[in-house]
This record gives sequence, C-alpha cells and structure tokens, in this order.
Amino acid sequence: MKLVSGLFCLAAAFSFTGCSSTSPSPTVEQSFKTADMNGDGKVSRQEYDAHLIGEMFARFDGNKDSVITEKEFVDNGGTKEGFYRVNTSGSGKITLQEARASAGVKKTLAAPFKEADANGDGQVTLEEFRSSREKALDYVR
Ligand SMILES: [Ca+2]
Ligand SMILES: [Ca+2]
Ligand SMILES: [Ca+2]
Repeated sequence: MKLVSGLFCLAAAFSFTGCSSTSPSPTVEQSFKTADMNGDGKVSRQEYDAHLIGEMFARFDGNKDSVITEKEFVDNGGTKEGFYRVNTSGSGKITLQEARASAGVKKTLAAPFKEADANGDGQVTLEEFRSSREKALDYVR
C-alpha cells in the first residue's frame, strides 16, 4: 500500500495545488465539470475515481505516450514494487485501463472520496468538491 499511497499523494499534489508550472490550473468548476461525466451535477464514486486516476496517470506519464513505464513511475516518486502491483500484466508498461482496474488504486481512492462526500450520500456536489479541495490544500501544505 505504501507505493499506492505515494501515487495518490502525487496526484493530490497535482490536482489540489495546481503545482504544474507549465499549464494553468483549471478552476474548481472546470475540474468538477470534467469529473461529472454524465452531467447530472454530482460526482459519484465511480466518476471521482475515474477523474483522479486520469489526473494521476497524466502526472506519471512524462512523455504523454499513454503508457507509464517503470522509469517514469519511479522518476515521479513511485517505487518499483508499487509499479508492478499496478502493472498486473507484467509488461513493464501501465495503461490507463490497468490503472483503472487496479484494486489497490481503487482502495486508495476510497479515503479522498469519503472525505469529499461530507454528508455521506455517495455523491459529491460542487460545494463538497470545492471545500474538499480547500481542505486538501491545507493538508498538502
Ligand atoms: Ca455525475
Ligand atoms: Ca509514457
Ligand atoms: Ca454528498
């Protein structure tokens, strides 16, 4: 789990602080809209996971060729063991499908979702989304 949590921390740093210097960080509303794939104004656990995994994936995929190699993973703060825990096919390359299918990744994302869903109804509204990001900012600091 150590590796996977490391993976998430990076993702959190990326999505919550907008630390990327090259691209302007999207507004909360923009991120929320992207996450809310079916457009019903709420982000379900499934949508939330897909959104975070997508951001994580982009973060690790340094050369943007849609696969994460072991080197890219380790260069971005992951560990070798963690890499092969997600890379269940053992091919040495993690695809987005693989990351989404990973039970470890999914388990890790339960905590941020629970935190974001303040009233526990299984859906994250824009308000919940916004305040959870602010909380996460304090946390990252
Ligand atoms: Ca939705
Ligand atoms: Ca790559
Ligand atoms: Ca809620």
